[in-house]
Amino acid sequence: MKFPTKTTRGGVVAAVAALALVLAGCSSSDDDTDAGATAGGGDDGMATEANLDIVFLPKNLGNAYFDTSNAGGADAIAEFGGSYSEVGPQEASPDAQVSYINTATQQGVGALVVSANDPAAICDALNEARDAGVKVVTFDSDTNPECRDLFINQATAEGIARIQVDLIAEQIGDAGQVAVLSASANATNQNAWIEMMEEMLAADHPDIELVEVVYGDDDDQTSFDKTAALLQTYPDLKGIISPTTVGVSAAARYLSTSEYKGQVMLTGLGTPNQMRAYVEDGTVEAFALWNPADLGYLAAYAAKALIEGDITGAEGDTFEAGDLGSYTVGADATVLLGDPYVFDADNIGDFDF
Ligand code: RAM
Repeated sequence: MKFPTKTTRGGVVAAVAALALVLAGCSSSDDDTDAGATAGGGDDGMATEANLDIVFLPKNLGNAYFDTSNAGGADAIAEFGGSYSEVGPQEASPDAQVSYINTATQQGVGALVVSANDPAAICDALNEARDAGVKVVTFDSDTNPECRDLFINQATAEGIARIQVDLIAEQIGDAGQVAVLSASANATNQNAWIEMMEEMLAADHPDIELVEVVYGDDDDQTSFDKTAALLQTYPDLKGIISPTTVGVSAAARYLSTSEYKGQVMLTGLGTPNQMRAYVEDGTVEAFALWNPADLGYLAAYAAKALIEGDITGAEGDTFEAGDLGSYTVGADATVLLGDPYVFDADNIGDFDF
């Protein structure tokens, strides 16, 4: 029950996200950015000395998950009087983020907050940014640890894998063929979760057969088409796990008007707003996620703490993250947000993001 009660933020996600979106919109205006910096300057002039110019770089633009996480980041940055901006590619391909990293380096921003499409492809660009004095925080999907200062992890890979395995096993009666519809083939986060799900299925669910992992590239149409192809290829398919908000909502849309609705079970990681209709019409029983707004909010405060020299990313470093309270850096310069949370017909009405 940590998700809705960890902070008041979980209960007022709609209001916070809406506010953050407004603030994000405002941050493109110099006047408003200056006003924010002046207000933040009440903190002993810190905002004028430290470079709190923080750039969020999602896997791709147009993904509702990142709209929410980055709105959380904008919310935090407005609170501490920094300047928020977001840049990113249209497609979640391995090196599509490199040019945005290089531009941020040239602009001399204070920090980059990045969800990586590939563990290695952006490493050199990130290290050039760090050499130039930019703090690099990954969130959601990590690069290799030597290419960033800190990784803000939404939940442990074990926890994220376990919840999806438990959900699909329960929904298909612990037996039969399942497939995975993932994001892009190189995504660090999805690949870590899938590897763990494979191990858990093999160890604990001998009657479930994982027949294939396919990739929808975090693109709605590709994910929709890959769902159709899976159902054609595997007529006995009992379930689909889609550990991506883009994939699971596209798969739900396909299933909802197909003959497979209610026959082939679907779970994974989704946003309540994208999945609500499919829970209500019986296509989907339950799925999981964390609070993306809190993730972006925490990443922004971590970037601030790095910029201001409060932390270096060493294990045991602690920092304050506004409404979320105090966090401690763990092994491998990783900070953990919390636990994943399950959404179903009973609770989905409580969430708006
Ligand atoms: C998609 C992205 C993101 C992932 C979520 C669950 O939005 O792939 O990286 O964390 O799904």
